[in-house]
Amino acid sequence: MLSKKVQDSLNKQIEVEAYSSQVYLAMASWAETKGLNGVASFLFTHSNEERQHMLKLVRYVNTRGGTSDVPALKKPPKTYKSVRDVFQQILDHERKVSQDINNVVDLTLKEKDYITHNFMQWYVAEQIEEESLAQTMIDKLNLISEDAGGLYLFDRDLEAGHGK
Ligand code: OFO
Repeated sequence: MLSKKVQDSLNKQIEVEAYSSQVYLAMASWAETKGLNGVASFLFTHSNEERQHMLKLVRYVNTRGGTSDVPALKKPPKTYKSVRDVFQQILDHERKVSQDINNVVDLTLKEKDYITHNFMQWYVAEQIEEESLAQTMIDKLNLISEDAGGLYLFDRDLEAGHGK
């Protein structure tokens, strides 16, 4: 059985993951309208992954005798300055999400809820991957700088699935 505090913090995390899915979706849609099909497809896939992160939490809360809260969806930004701007915003966003997850983990220890603590380890590991992936993309984009040919190849690589 979840304590009220743990349930509330998991419900807050459900909202965070739902918003992440929206953010990636908005970015994917922007990229698609710019002809960046590789970037778009990478981001559409990631948006689906974030939805899975949210669902996993919804199911967990319900399974543990709690009641999950399906949140209203906040509107994400619609336009971005560049592909580099997109990935910088992703990195900033994921760093913030990592902090949110740390807060949930911290609370599970305070509440001596070791089952939820164990469940949350999957999210901890996922955040390491997500931050590092965003950083790798930024590193590649820094190498390319303003080079249009480089951006074309970056996009094509993502389309071929080499970005992961
Ligand atoms: Fe759910 O990992 Fe990103 O936000």
